[in-house]
Amino acid sequence: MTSTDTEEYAFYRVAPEEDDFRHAVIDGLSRRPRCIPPKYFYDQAGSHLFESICEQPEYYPTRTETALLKQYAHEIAAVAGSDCHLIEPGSGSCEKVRHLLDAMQPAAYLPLDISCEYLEKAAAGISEDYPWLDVHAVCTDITDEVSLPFIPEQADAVMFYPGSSIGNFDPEDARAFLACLASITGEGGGLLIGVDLKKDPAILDAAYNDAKGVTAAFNLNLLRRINRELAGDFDIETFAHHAFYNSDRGRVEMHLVSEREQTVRVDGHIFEFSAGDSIHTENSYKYTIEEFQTLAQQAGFTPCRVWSDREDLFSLHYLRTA
Ligand code: AVI
Repeated sequence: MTSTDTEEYAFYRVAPEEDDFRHAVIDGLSRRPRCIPPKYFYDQAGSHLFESICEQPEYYPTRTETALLKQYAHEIAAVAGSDCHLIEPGSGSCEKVRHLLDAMQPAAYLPLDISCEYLEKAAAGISEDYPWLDVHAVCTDITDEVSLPFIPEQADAVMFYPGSSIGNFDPEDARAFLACLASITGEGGGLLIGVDLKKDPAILDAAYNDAKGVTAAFNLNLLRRINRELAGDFDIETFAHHAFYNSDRGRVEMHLVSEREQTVRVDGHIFEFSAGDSIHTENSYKYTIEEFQTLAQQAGFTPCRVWSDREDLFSLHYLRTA
C-alpha cells in the first residue's frame, strides 16, 4: 500500500493485483457460458461512459435516487447521527454524497474506488468544496477484502453505497459483501444503500437500451479495453450490445454478442466465436423492499428506515449493524 498526503486530503493506493484483469478475461472467455465480471467496465473511458449513462432520460435510477437524497437528507442525518466516519465504497465521481454532507456533518469522508485517477480527481473536488471535511481517499478493489488504512477509532462508521451497485452482485455474493460491510461498520454503525426496485420490464429494457446508444458504448468499451491492455484483436464492429430483463432471475442481463463466426486473439490465446455466441458482461438484480430487507438481515443488518419515490422505481434503505 502506498499513501500520499496532499494539503487537502490523504490518498491511499491498495494496488489491485496487476494480472487481475488478464486472468479474469482469459478465464472468462474460456468458460461456457463466457462471462467477464462487470467491475472491469470501469477504466477511465468506462467511468466516463457510466457518468453519461446516468444522464440519459431512460436511465431513471440516478435521478430518482438523487431526488430521494435531496428530499430526505435531514431524515437520513437524523438516523445516521452526526460526527460519523462516512465511508463510500465504489464512490465514482463522489457526486451523490454531496447531497448528504451538509446535513450529516460527518467527521471524515472515506471514498473508495478501483479507478485511481478518477478517484484522485473526485476526492480533490470534495476537499476543495468542503474545506471543513477530513477526506481519506482509498484506491482499492472493493470486491476484494476491503481493508481501510484509516480506521475510525471511537467514531461510528456509516457506509454509503448508492446507485444500486449491490444489484451487480449475484444474491449469494451480495449477502457476503453486505456481511463484509457489516463487519467494517461494527456495532453502532449503519449502512445507507440505494436499491433498484422490481418494476414493469419495459421500463428496465429502455433503461439498459438508451436511444443514444451510451449503454451499448459502455458495454463495448470492455472489448476496447481488452484490445488496448491485453493485446487483443476484437473487431468491435462485429459485436452487438444485448440487454434484457430476465424475469425468472429478477435481473437485467447485459451481453456482447458476436454477429459472425470469428477468431479472436487475447494475450496470445485464441478464442473461437460462432455467430450468436455471447459474452455475459453484467447482471443487474432488482429487488422488492421486502426481498432486500431479508437479504440484509441475513448479512447481519437490522432494517431501520426505507424511503422510496412515488412511482416505486427506487428505494433507499438505512440499516443498522445488528
Ligand atoms: C453500476 N450499476 C448499478 C449499473 C446498473 O444499472 O446495474 C451499471 C449499468 N449497466 C448498464 N447501465 C448501468
